[in-house]
Amino acid sequence: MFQTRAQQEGLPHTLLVSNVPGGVARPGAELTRRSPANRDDLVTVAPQSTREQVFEACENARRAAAGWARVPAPERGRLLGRLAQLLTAEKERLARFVSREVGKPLREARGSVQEAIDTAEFFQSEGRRLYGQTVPSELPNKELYTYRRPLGVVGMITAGNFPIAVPSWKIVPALLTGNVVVWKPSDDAPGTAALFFELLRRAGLPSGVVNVVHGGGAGAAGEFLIEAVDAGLVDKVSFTGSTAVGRKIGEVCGRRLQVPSLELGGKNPLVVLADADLELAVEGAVWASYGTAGQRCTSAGNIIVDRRVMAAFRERFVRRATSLKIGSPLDEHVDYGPFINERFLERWVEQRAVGLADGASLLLDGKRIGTAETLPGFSGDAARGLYATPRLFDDVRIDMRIAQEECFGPTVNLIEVDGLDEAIRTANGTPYGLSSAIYTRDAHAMLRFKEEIHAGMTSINNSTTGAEAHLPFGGNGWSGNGTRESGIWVLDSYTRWQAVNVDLAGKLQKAQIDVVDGEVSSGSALAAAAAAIP
Ligand code: UN1
Repeated sequence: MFQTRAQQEGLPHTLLVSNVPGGVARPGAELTRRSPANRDDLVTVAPQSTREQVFEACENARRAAAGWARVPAPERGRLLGRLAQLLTAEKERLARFVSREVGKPLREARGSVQEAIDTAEFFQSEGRRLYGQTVPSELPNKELYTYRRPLGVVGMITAGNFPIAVPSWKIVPALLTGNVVVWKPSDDAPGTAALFFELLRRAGLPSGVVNVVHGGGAGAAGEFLIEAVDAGLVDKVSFTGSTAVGRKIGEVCGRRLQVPSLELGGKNPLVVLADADLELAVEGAVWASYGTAGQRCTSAGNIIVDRRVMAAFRERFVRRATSLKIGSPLDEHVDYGPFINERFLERWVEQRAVGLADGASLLLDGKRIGTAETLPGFSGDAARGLYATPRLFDDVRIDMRIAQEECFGPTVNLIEVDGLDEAIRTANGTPYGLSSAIYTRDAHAMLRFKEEIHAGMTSINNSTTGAEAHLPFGGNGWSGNGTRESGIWVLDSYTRWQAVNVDLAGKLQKAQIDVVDGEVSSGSALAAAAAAIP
């Protein structure tokens, strides 16, 4: 039940996914996914899961929960090791599929599959740690221990821009710590999710431990999964997506006294000080802004440059940005590929007018690549793909809408400042706090930036993007609720501490209470020990 079948049936090259008991999606309730590099290329057909099916998936998970939690952690880890091996064996096939389904350039797609491999390998060995503590007791003949306990059914909702890496950040540690999962992948990547699920199954995952449901937007599977929180069917939610949706999820979970993991938007600042290595700063800023066509939550939103080097930086940045190679994600040499979906493209198109109305000027007038113009080096299908050239706003102030609002797409703002104080103030001038970067050679400036920036992640002389798989990932303010993914830190998101005391005294020992004659309690043990000394 709720297993995913990948088939090559009828529609050539189209992955048919099923998560419906009995195996067939109801007619008319299908989710189709076309490649953003070629809208004629039907990549995946998946079922739109109904409310009943989502609830059934939660109940299915619940039935598997006790059995999975009893599997020893090193065994759960071993399964993740097998997952890492399968991902490694299938890396190229998966990367090509990711490229086709969400338009990620092949090199990046390979890197993001590698991130899932790294995550699975990390947590394989965590299965042999998953440490609790022994804690000294205040009382004699008494032992104290702590254990990490699983939460139960974890509902996961993930985005389409990292369709394997980010789900693995959630699924892998949740499984290692003994939880069961209902996963609603992005409707931009239902096929990638199906392939990933298939590998989990091949790694030996028992039936019901991970359940995949599909759907997109309002009135669909993601909403039903949040309704399942209210219905008492889900114990924890882990979400990567927009701040607006994250807020709603947080409200629902709060009503149930649950702490969701929320990885939300960003408007990430990248600061360039007057003493920076400009060549390095330009390279990092261009990659942070336009890599993945700007569709990372960690993409740079505001480039904050000291006025002393603004002219030189601007000139080099424009030169570098105009030489970027745009095109087919399957082309090994492209710097970036298409938008992931029409919705992102439309918002990015609208952002142009917003910026101009704010009073910003356009240094690079990013436009959708149509069929009419020919762009040097462009290797995509302009008529069928969602491609655009880079946009660069100049004369931006931090209080402008374009400097405050996240926009997924190849667009970035130049903001001029005078010195470190104003740079830090400006970098902290949005409600977000995900990633941040500073380019400088001055150790004191590095130190101040690290200490004063309101961001969960900070790069010194590196891009805002490119988190490593074993460092805590997450943001502050509108970028999240303080939970972190990856590394050992994510364990706190999927476990709860249990404190256990074992009393071997054979009589009631009272902690935290004043001593009455003859009674043993905390504090009296020292007196007893002293009395025993001859
Ligand atoms: C995201 O965009 O949701 O640090 C995650 C990075 C990536 C993760 C981004 N590894 O850019």
